[in-house]
Amino acid sequence: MEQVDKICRLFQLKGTPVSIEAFGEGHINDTFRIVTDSNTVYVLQRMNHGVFADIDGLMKNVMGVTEHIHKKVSEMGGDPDRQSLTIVLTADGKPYVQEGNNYWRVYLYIKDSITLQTAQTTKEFRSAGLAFGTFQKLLADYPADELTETIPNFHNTPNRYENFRKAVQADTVGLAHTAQPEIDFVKRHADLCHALTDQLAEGRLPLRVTHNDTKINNCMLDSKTGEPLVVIDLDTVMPGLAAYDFGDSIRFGATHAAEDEKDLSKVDFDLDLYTGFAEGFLQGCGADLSTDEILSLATGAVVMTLECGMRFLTDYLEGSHYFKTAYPEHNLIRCRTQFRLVELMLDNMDQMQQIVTNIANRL
Ligand code: GN1
Ligand code: MG
Repeated sequence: MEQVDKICRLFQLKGTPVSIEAFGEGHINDTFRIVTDSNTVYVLQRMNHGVFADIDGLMKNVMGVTEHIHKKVSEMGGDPDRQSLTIVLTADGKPYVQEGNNYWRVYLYIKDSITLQTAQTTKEFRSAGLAFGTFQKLLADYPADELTETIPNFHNTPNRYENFRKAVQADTVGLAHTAQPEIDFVKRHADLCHALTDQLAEGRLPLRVTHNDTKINNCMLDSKTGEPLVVIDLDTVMPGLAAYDFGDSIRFGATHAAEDEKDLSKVDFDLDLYTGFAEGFLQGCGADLSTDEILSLATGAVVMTLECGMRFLTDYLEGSHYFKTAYPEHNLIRCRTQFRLVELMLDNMDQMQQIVTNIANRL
């Protein structure tokens, strides 16, 4: 924490830090909550330079997107201090600092806000849907060609499959024999990896500016009303498909099980939660989506879930160098929950399609 305290002093904080705590549940960056003696609360993050090669490009994206949202919220008569992020600059006016191989940034913590690790109620998940749908709508006119691709091929699922195949073949840490059923599962579902990218290549689905990491814990809600405030974790904002954002939220949130639940009998897929999220998301951006895009959303859920499971499995086979893990089989456990969800989603695909179609027809 001493190092963190030293880093804090490089930013234009109001007051001197009196409390520094590890914060949040992200798998990539390290996050701290800082309170100063002027009772101002900040969020300090160490960005993972192993994952994000171009930190400068990344921070340009974050600044650009944040400014755009701030402006739009003001124009719409909203409260930009609570509905957009505020980046705190360094003493010399920069959006981040580099200390050795570590890169740090600071945000103002939004007062009276919460993030959820799971949605307990349909209402909560509807709020998350509205937050992510609105995010997409607010960025509909953002100049996509100004965005740096912070992680190339991020949701290129066929490319993720190739990486998985190579990891199985190389078996560098000798763990492939411990994951044979999971490896077989991915191979059986290889065709599914193309479901979105083929439609993109055929020009049936348009690229938009998307968030690409829409876990429910990446949106802040008002702690009193539960209403959506702002979407956070903007590191992967890049051109993408509406189905990526819809799909990744459903993957993480339309179940009562944690992403790393060990007891697969507890992994459910809840169509009420799914419906709630879809209502919120489409209320936010549905009017802008084409019929093909509406139809791609349910597909997005299953493809994003398969992709994420495949990424956990690949990381496990490569010695767990990418995602933070708490124990050696953590990524294997995570991939199992994802694959169980894929099965449940495939069983419910017709209903999932019908639900989004019905909601879209009512818009
Ligand atoms: C990572 O950083 P976090 O925890 O919000 C990952 C996502 C995965 C997610 C799985 C940059 O997100 O792509 O879906 O873990 N982010 C990156 O929980 O790889
Ligand atoms: Mg993230």
